[in-house]
Amino acid sequence: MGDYREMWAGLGLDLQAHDALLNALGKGYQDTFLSQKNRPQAMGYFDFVMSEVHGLRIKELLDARADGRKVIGTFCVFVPEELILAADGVSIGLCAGAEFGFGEAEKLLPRNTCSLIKSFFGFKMSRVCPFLEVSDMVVGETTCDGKKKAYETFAQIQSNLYVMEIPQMKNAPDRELLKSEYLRFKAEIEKLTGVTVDAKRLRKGIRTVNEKRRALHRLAALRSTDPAPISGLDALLINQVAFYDDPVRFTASVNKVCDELETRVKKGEGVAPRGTPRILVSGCPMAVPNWKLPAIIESSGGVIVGEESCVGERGNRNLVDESGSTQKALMDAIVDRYFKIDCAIFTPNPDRTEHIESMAKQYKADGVIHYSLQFCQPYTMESFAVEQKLKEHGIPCYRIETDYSQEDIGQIKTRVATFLEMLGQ
Ligand code: BJ8
Repeated sequence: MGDYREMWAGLGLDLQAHDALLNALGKGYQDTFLSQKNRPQAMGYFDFVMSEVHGLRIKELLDARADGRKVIGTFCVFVPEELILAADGVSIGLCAGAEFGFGEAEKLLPRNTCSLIKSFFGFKMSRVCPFLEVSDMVVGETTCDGKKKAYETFAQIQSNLYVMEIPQMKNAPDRELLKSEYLRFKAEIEKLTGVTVDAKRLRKGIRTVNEKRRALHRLAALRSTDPAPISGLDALLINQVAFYDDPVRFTASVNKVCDELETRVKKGEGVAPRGTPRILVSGCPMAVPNWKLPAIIESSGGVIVGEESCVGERGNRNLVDESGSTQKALMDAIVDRYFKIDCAIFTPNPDRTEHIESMAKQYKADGVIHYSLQFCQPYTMESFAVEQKLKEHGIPCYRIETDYSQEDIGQIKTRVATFLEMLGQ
């Protein structure tokens, strides 16, 4: 990585704390990813992106700003990237996956808050997140109670925070609410960027994001073969990078990985021998560098074949219909696509349990590991319904609740090993 200290200082980062974060991130990446065997060569691009995630990518964002574009940071897959691109903005994911600055975060948040929320507070308060500092607008949303209330406090330390309301049910008035919120967001983005989002711009934004999702669908489909042609860790990494990278460049890079995987599939090659227990991971999103559970599963003799997660198939499934000829029709198509997201904040939420069951079958999973973050009410509560549904279909399910700390690694390893052993019998 080049020397970006001046750039980071200019963004107001605490250079010492930031060095500590990057060192930990670099070591974690080395141990988790670079130690894997038989990785697709095209993963080299993603290794490069990760090595430059706080360097070159931030420079690109600053250059985009210098060219008059606006950077919009988001915390949830309900924020439509299509609208941001249509207004010539750049969309960046802000969720953080490291236990960093939790002591600071707990000055403003109750201790029993999920790690995902504590992490973005910790990053902000420790001044280690260049993405937050480079954002012209940060979008929060009323999803779970934790996030919803945390944003009230976050607004005091992040002055450009905008909060989008998200419905909690799936009835006709809820769709209307989502539509009105997307229209309000569009108006806000237009004001920020000075760009009017017409049908032509909207269609272009939709096509770009659809292409990105098509590439991710292609990757997902390749993982249904046995032996699995790519590790779950590498597939997760690709899904994580989807939130940071330029979408067109990202799409081309995912397709390159897929080309290589297709050759592997034709030759019957994989990252683990046939008969390796195939696991579907379902639950809370895993943001960079939250690789704890997948690393444990794959170093314990399992292979992950799918992620039912917002950093995975829940976040990228379904395309937006591109055929509408008016701005209104295209906006409706966006609403239709996003309204199908089956986040656990919805009640009732039968779509999610059905989707998990169908994913388990599609990817030929031997079992499902349901992952919830400690203190996450929506996913922890719903894990019981998931387990019940899978039981009805004879699919083994194991529930794991954890946080971002490393202290329970030994305990989780033992539990995962027991589950994998049971699947192998
Ligand atoms: S659409 S999953 S990205 S809200 S882990 S903060 S739910 S207490 S992240 Fe999410 Fe949007 Fe839903 Fe997806 Fe709350 Fe749970 Fe914490 Fe969570």
